[in-house]
Amino acid sequence: MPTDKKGFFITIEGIEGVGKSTAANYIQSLLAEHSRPYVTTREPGGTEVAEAIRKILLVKRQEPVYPETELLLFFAGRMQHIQQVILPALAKGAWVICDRFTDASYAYQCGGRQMDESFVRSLEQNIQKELQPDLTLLLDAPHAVGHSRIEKRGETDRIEQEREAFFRRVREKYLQRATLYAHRYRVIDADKTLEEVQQQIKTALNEFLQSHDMKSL
Ligand code: T5A
Repeated sequence: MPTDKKGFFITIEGIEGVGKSTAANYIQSLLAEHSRPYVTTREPGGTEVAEAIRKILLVKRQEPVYPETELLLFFAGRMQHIQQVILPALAKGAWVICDRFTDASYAYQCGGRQMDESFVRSLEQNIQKELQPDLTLLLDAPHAVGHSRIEKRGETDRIEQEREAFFRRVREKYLQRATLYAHRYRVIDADKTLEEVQQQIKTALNEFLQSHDMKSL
């Protein structure tokens, strides 16, 4: 971890529509209730430049977008986001609640698009240096669950229009990473009522705080 880091870096991951933004709002309300300083943010996005890159990434186009182009754009936005938002907030002692981070690049670009992990790893090392999430909440549910929750919105973005097999590979990659990095991952069963999901999140956060000798939320 960077030496001037004082806050906690919490990331929320999972496939489309499993409830990541809803979870981020819930964590934000818990932190506010307990007067803990926090910043909520998201990827792709989080700064003016990174939000512009988000638009490039998610708009549907005629021209094919190569996996390498996609990956480089995610990391270009991530560089801006880390320098402009994440590191300054952590240095001030705030919690950073981030809706998706680099685990999404492994899950979508390596799992979904079947790219070689070494490409992602080299970008991760060069862009993030020693920055890693302290806690990653993986909201896990079958594709059909998230899909049914978001289909009411109507419009899909460039990545959401991928087929079910793509999201099956993304989910598998997330679950593999949850096993590989068990020290920072907590898997939340997202195929439950909102209240049950929130209870699991609260338990995971309190276990994390306990392991750091801090008061519960
Ligand atoms: N991507 C991203 C990459 O490929 N590589 C990368 O490195 C990164 C960072 C980003 C896209 O970019 C890709 C992944 C994505 O394809 P996005 O819009 O940020 O796109 O991500 P999405 O997953 O598409 O976000 P969504 O808003 O669609 O899904 P959420 O945030 O998981 O779901 P949320 O919270 O908005 O909830 C969806 C609906 O379900 C309800 C909510 O009220 C809402 O209506 N809901 C529940 N309903 C019943 N029971 C529950 N437990 C519920 N929880 C929420």
